[in-house]
Amino acid sequence: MKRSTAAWSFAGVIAGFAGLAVNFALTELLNQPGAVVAVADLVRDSTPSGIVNWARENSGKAVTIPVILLILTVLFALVGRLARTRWWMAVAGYGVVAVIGSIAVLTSVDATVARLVPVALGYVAMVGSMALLGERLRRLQALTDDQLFGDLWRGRRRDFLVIVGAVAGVASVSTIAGRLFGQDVRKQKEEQKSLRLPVSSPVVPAGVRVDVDGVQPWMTPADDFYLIDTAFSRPVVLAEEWSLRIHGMVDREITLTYNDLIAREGVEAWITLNCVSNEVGGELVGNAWWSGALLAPILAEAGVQPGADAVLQTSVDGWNCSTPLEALTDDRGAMLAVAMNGEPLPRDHGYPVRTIVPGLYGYVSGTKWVVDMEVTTFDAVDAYWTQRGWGELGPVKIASKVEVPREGSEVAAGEVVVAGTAWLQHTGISAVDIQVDGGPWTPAELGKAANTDTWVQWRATTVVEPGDHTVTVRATDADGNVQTSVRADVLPDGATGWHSVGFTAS
Ligand SMILES: Nc1nc2c(c(=O)[nH]1)N[C@H]1C(S)=C(S)[C@@H](COP(=O)(O)O)O[C@H]1N2
Ligand SMILES: [Mo]
Repeated sequence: MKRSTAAWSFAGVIAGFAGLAVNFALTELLNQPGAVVAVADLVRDSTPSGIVNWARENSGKAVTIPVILLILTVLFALVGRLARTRWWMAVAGYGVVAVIGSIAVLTSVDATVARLVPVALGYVAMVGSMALLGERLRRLQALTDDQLFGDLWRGRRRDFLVIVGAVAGVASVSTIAGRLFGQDVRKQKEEQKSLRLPVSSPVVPAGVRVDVDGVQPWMTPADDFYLIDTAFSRPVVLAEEWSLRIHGMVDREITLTYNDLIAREGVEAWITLNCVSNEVGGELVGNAWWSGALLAPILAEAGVQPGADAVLQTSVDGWNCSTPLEALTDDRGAMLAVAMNGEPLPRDHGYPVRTIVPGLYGYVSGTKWVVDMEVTTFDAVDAYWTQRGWGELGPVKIASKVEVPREGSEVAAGEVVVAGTAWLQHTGISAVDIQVDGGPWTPAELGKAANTDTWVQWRATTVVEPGDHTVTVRATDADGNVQTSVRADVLPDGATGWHSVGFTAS
């Protein structure tokens, strides 16, 4: 008896996942959000901001879908078990899952009723698979004790397992097919390859590097560039289908296509981008050669009306941020970027077009997959992270980091090289000092600054006795302001405090 309930639960799980696989395959092929991802989006956007901020972007993101799948597994097992005595429980149980999926899909960005079709077919696959499996199980259970040890039992068990295999096989094949052929991914790769963008390859300026092993590369390769966004499944947007609408408090609404954008006069610049969630000494910062079109002349063509002070930028997946209008119209070079390090933007970094604004954290400015800009006022709007307690304006804060020696490393006593990076985009860094074991501050040597919008590398040498040591760094900005030692959390508007590294000399 026990074994048979386990078999029913197992059948319930197999049937449930078959339905999820069918939904996944169809939505990938149609380039729509899948039901599981839609549920994850719904969970993310309806979770209280305290929890979202605690789970901070990526770490919260990493567990959401596994947890949803785990809950579904338990639910499917229960449905299977209940269906043993009451067949309608399969219809009702999977029905509940389908209703939740439908609600999630209908509340996703650009939802249409047609999006219910993959949910409905997934549901049909669940109930249908469960019916098939249930029928076989029922036959197995009808066997008498004698038959249970005979050929009949073996035959029927094999029947059941064949159906399990078939259902699981169909589920796996659809999942793989969805991955391979779906989501316009292939089309996008081909498009990226065939684009001939009027952009130049990056040439790292002379003198910016301090040439110390272990300091991160001055130009961050796109593959190593940190990734932060709220998307559970990053949007796949084709350049040929992309457009950006600029509207709101403007005299003339503008819609730009990709070709319009690259036909404009180009701009290229080294710009360091960082995340407000970057802890002291953290990794959420990178420096790249960005190419695109300046935003200021585009906004001027639209004719910004008096009284506006913000631009609400929205991405294709519905994320948004409000950027101070001034940062987009002054001479700092805010751009709609189409290329990163001389290549079309990678999908994960916002292909085909994203915004890059020197001097502002990414969460208020660097919209990936940007499709809409509404000129407005801060009073009138409340953007995604602002609603969750993060600062409205988001100017970057000065930061510096020891990268050599590494935390906990062992070095030879005597002369030790210390090196790292420091940044305050749009203002620039004028000096970096280090301090060993709480002693006097001594100046580091700076690599050349390419411009005020990029990080600088620095190096210094110090002499240490054998034993444990701590080295601390602090930077001074181009206006002479020294980086504060006061520690602040990343919430609400960026971390402050000095970075220290402990090492042992022997
Ligand atoms: N569409 C979209 N754009 C976004 C975000 C997002 O969640 N969705 N996150 C922002 C944040 S918080 C940062 S720090 C930068 C990171 O850009 P990257 O992933 O290319 O490094 O993107 C910004 N643009
Ligand atoms: Mo960020």
